[in-house]
Amino acid sequence: MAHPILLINTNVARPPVSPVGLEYVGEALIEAGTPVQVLDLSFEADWEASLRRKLAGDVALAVGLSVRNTDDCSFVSRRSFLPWIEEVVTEVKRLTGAPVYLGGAGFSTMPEAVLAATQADGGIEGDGEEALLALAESLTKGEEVGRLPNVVYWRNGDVVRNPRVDVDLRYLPKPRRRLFDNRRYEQLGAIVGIETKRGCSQGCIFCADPVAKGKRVRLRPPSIVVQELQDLADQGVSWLHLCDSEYNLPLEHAKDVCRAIIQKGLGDKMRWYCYCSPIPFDEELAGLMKAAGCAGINFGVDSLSDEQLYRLGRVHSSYDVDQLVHLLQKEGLNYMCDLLIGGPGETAQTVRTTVDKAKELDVPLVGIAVGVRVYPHTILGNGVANGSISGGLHPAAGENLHQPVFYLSPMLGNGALALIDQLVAGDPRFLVLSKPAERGSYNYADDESLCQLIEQGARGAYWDIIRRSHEFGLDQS
Ligand code: B12
Repeated sequence: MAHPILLINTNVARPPVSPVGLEYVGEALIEAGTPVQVLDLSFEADWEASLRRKLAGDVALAVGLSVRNTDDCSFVSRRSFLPWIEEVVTEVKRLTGAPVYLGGAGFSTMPEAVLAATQADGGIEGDGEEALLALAESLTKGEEVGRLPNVVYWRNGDVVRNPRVDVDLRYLPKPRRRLFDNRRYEQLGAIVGIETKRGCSQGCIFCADPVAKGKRVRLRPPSIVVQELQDLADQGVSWLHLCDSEYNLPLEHAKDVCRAIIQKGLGDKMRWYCYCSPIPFDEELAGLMKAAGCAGINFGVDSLSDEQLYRLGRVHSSYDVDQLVHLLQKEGLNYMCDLLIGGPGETAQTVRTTVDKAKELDVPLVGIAVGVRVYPHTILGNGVANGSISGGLHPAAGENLHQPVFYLSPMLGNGALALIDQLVAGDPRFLVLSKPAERGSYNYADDESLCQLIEQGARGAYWDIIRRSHEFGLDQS
């Protein structure tokens, strides 16, 4: 019998997030006849013992580890997950001679840095379904990996990236969603993930999604999406989160997916959340989303100062957000808006304009991230790499591989967080991406108070649970 690929979910943060990426990859391998074993560290009390059990006999062809998050992306807590991944890589290597490959959204944002920090043998950048299959076939035949698409590996002490191919989602095998225990995830408060598309063609200067997922938007046929939703519903899953960078881009596809959900009769069986761009968004989409079971939308608004929006590479204006908010209020859709404070050119005045405007519009919940995470190969990251952006980096670039790097406009001086505090002035509609479980924070990575709310029966997107706890106190029943 052929040697299996062992796939390990390393994302153990609580509340949990189901490993949809690893599941898609694993199911593609199985569909092609490659044996797969899985280990979900999220459910293992003793991760080292579970690794020993799984790797006993040392038969794996390769071990694949998911790196969903390199860090929590919070300027305040700056928690890196790479020391943890490094620990798992080291232990796996101690137990087996099989090569260790990494993959996942976090890995794909900065493969070189992650490989250097963890000392894994290699990884898959971007889409994993076809690339890991090709890798498995090469390893079985004992061939070199030097020509395989999306593979990242070490050569003479340097990390080399092979050319990348983004898959056509129309031709991928239909995932059955049976490889990981999605129902158990939901029981622990997770909102199970599903994609309706992949990639983002927007030009936001800071965003890693076009880097990790590709700039070309690739659509999944709505009929396939609803089959997958039906499969999940059959397993007893009823709370979901779409994994698209922006669900409403393109608009017509978002409408078609809603129509397919409604037609399948799933609109009142499931509750789902998603990310959306402020434009395009119209009455028809609002109506369709409601009928299709959408329970809440997180809009990436970033700023309500037009000059700042322009500098961030956004294509919407504060007027567009104004129009959007009125539409959402009229349609009675549940939503929140995310802001990104501290990008290039940000001043105390542009921050004030943004916070004041959010209050004036009466946005029900606003999440504020202060400090912009700098990713290689974004416009911001390229500016740092070529020296056109030098000030404002925290810590100064290149200090420590494990440490996430943030940009904070030098024009805000040292008082950006204090300025936000002062402008928000205790208004409970505002959350800050600070340390998990800090009052008024919406950092979900190991947030104890959020876990408590879930234990008491709260369900839904984590921002929505936090919102309800502010409105109604701890009792959400
Ligand atoms: C949806 C989402 C959420 C939802 C999750 C809901 C859910 N049920 O899925 C919520 C809101 C809960 C959330 C929370 C957080 N998120 Co989030 N999230 C996303 C988003 C939009 C989609 C992730 C996803 O599942 N994609 C779909 C799957 C299919 O893609 P994938 O995992 O990348 O898998 C593919 C490949 O990567 C590869 N692959 C995956 N695993 C493996 C493993 C191996 C071995 C191989 C070979 C290949 C491989 O193959 C897969 C198929 O092609 C991404 C941004 C994005 N567009 O990707 C951010 C993103 C992953 N999140 C991010 C962050 C920071 C967080 C938080 C830490 C924020 C916080 N502080 O609270 C938390 C972490 C929570 C946790 N426990 O993990 C960052 C991570 C950045 C980084 N530096 O690592 C991202 C990239 C957003 C960003 N640009 O900043 N998130």
